[in-house]
Parts: sequence; C-alpha cells; structure tokens
Amino acid sequence: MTQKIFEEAIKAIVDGDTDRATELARRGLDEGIAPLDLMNSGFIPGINQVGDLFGSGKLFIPGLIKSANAMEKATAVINDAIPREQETVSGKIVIGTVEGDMHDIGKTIVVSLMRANGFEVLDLGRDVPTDRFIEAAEKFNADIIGSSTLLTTTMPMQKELEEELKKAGLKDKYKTIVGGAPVTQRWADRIGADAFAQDAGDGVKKVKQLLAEQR
Ligand code: B12
Repeated sequence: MTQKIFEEAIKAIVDGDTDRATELARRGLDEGIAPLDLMNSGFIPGINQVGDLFGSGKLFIPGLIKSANAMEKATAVINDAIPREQETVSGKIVIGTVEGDMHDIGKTIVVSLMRANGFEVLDLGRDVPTDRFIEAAEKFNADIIGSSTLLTTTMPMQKELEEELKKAGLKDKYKTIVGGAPVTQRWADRIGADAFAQDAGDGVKKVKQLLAEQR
C-alpha cells in the first residue's frame, strides 16, 4: 500500500497533476506514512524525474512549471504535518535561497524540519541578496546562516556570503551551512562554509553539531 502511494505520488508530480498530488499527500499521511518518508520516497523522486526529463530535453518550461506547482502544494500539506518538538531548543537560524535563484521547495522543507526540531528560524525566502542575509542575521541575533542554491550559476553567491562575512569581521560570529542539489561537501570546503547538508534531516544533524561546537 505504502509503495503504491509512493509510485502514485511520483506519477502525479511527473504529470504535473496538482489535485492528485495534494490528494495523495493527504492520503499518505492519513494512512500513517511519516511525513519525511512520504517526501523522500514519493514526492522528491518525482520532482527529480521531472528535473531529469527537463535536463534531457524531454520536458519543457510549461511542464516544469506545472510539476513544480504540484510539488509546492503537496510539500505544503506534508510540511504542515511534520510533528513538532514541544520544547524550543536554543538555536537561531536565518535561511534563504541566494540571489538570482527562485528555487525554494527544498529550502522550505529544511525550514519546516528545523522548526519542527525546536529551532527558531527566520525564513528570508528566495532571491535573497548577500547583504540581506547578513543584515537579517544581525537583527535576528542568529547563530547560523543557511543558504540554498539550485543553479550552478548562483553557487558563487554562497562564496560571496563567506567573503562578505569575513570583510565585515563577522565570520567567527556566525556558523554557515550550505545546501541545494548542486552543492557538495567539496564546495563547502572550498568556499569556507562551516557545514554542508545533503537533505533536511542531515541539515538538522549538522546544525546541532555546529551549535555544540559554538558553545
Ligand atoms: C522545481 C524546479 C523548478 C521550479 C522551482 C519552483 C520552486 N518554487 O522552487 C521552477 C519552474 C520555478 C524552476 C525554474 C528554473 N529552473 Co529549475 N528545477 C526544478 C527541479 C525540477 C526540482 C527542484 C526541487 O524542488 N527539488 C526538490 C527539493 C526537495 O530538493 P532540493 O532543492 O535539492 O533540496 C533538498 C537538498 O538539496 C537540501 N537543501 C536544499 N537547500 C538547502 C539549504 C540548506 C541550508 C540545507 C541545510 C539543505 C538544503 O535539503 C532539501 C530537502 O531534502 C530541478 C531539478 C532537480 N533535480 O534539482 C530543476 C533545476 C534546478 N532547474 C534548472 C533550470 C535550468 C531552471 C531555469 C533556469 C529554467 C528556465 N530556463 O527558466 C529556471 C531558473 C529560475 C531561477 N532564476 O531560479 C536546472 C538547473 C541546471 C543548473 N546546472 O544550474 C535543473 C537542475 C533542471 C535540469 N536538470 O536542467 N525550476
């Protein structure tokens, strides 16, 4: 049954069928599938297939947009269902998608899971200029700055953030974590980010490690 829902979720996303995708998200949750399992085994493989189809020229922009809409709606249903820790843990995180990049589905999942784990999160949205990350971190009194990028052309903005933090003498004040499909540990090391996470669950783990190091 669970496997069938995963397969149907993949198909709904590939077909760009928003009604079906949201219905399957609700049905999966009603049947007791854990929100992150539903995401990781159903909807994310679906949108990854869409990416591959688009990348290989078998799907075009209108199809990509339809699938993205279906994914956004299903993600919203699933994000709302992530169980929340009753206690707030100390740790403040500012997160956004870098300037020039409109992809925010993955970043939004990360935000939901961080909040569900009791962190205070300021979500700056997408297309966020470097100086805004820094201003927001200062105002919010953040411990960690997280940035997301899905485009290889906007990856340099994560490097810019490290450089601007250094210039402003703030590199030791904030830990940084980077993520997004093209981002790797190697990239994080190269630009001097403090951590890399491959998915939302890994992000929570790395944030906990960074906070432990900071104290
Ligand atoms: C959906 C989508 C879109 C949607 C985005 C909608 C939205 N609201 O986000 C729309 C239709 C708007 C779009 C537009 C474009 N897209 Co697009 N898109 C995708 C697609 C298919 C899926 C992305 C996604 O949501 N994945 C699912 C999420 C859950 O995964 P994720 O983002 O990787 O996030 C996870 C982890 O990476 C990690 N993570 C992510 N961020 C962070 C941050 C932190 C701090 C941490 C700890 C962890 C973390 O945790 C997340 C959860 O597990 C990808 C293909 C792909 N497989 O990535 C292409 C893709 C990224 N797009 C691509 C392109 C080319 C474009 C366009 C340029 C197309 C065009 N010609 O207009 C535009 C660019 C617009 C812009 N300026 O940003 C290319 C990029 C190629 C490249 N090398 O740069 C890709 C790879 C498709 C392809 N195969 O060619 N796109």
